[in-house]
Amino acid sequence: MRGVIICLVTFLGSLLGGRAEAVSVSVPGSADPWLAGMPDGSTASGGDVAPAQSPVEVLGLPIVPGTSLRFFATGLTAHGPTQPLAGPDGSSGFRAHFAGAENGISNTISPLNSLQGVFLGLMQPDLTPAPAALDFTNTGNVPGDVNYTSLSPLLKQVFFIGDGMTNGGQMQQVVIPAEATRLFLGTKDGFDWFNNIGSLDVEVTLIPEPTILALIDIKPGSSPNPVNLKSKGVLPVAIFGTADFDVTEVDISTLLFGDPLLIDNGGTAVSPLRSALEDVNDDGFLDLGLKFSTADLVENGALSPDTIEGVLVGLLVDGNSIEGMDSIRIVPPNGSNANSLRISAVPEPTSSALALAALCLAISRRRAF
Ligand SMILES: [Ca+2]
Ligand SMILES: [Ca+2]
Ligand SMILES: [Ca+2]
Repeated sequence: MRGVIICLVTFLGSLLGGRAEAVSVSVPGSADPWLAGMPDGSTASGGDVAPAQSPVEVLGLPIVPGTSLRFFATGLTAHGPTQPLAGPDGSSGFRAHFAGAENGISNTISPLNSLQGVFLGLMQPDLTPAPAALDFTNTGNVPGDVNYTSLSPLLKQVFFIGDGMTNGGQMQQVVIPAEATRLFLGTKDGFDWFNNIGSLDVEVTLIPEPTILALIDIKPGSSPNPVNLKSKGVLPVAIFGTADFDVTEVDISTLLFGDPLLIDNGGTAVSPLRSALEDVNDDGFLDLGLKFSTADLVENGALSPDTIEGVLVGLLVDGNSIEGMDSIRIVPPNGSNANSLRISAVPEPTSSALALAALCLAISRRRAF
């Protein structure tokens, strides 16, 4: 069972990995967060002027409030031409912005030279008051300080990013605040970014929406889902609609089915031959009935005599991913007689499969962060 869990996680990871959106941004040491969103000629932090010392806007990634980003930064900067270079986590000294809040953008206390971010909405930031400062010292107001696992900064509130990982190597995540439409990246200094040197390379990745668990039933109406690999026919699989899940939102062209263990070891998941909207289980909610070619599944290595479970994955038309699992019993059994098969315990198809899938998701999410 352990092997199945691990492989399913990898399988899901590869499916979701194809959807992960990421962009790379180069951030010069001279990028001053307190010029974010300010028009050319604006000033900040002593001698800094837009656009020469403006921070870098992250373009090409949807900035959607409530979704999360993670960062991976490398490179070296220094807060003056003769100062020692430091990586994206900065040097040991913490520093405030000497001018405090400026241009409607909050102060912050964070390591000198470290990578910083600030979210803005559509409006120029100096038209509304600045929010409170985040203090990333270990006696400050950020749980976990520079080693936070998840941070929810406010609009116009400058926040520490660093290299994007905790000191223990865990990926950190930042939740995009309400009303945010833009993200700017800069470095940390007290004043005068104009004489800073070096640059940071930053990869910004959108964390995919969690997968929606779908209730599926392999061979609806029969349990525990016997499958004869020599069958020349079809394997029916139903996705059940519920009050919370409308099967008409499934993008049928993205659906793939197979044994997660085999798929992870070189097998190829298979698309359905055909589909039909029907109420398979007579509960009043429309279901999606799918038919897979058993021969296709065997030829593609998506089912084998050792298969005990099948997973169905795919996307909704809105881009969210769905996943459902159910048990499979291969008949005739592989190397055992019919009698021993009849008395062997077979897991409850739906509840145990869902529990397993939930566990897999928990693991994959932890890995993703
Ligand atoms: Ca770090
Ligand atoms: Ca400087
Ligand atoms: Ca139904």
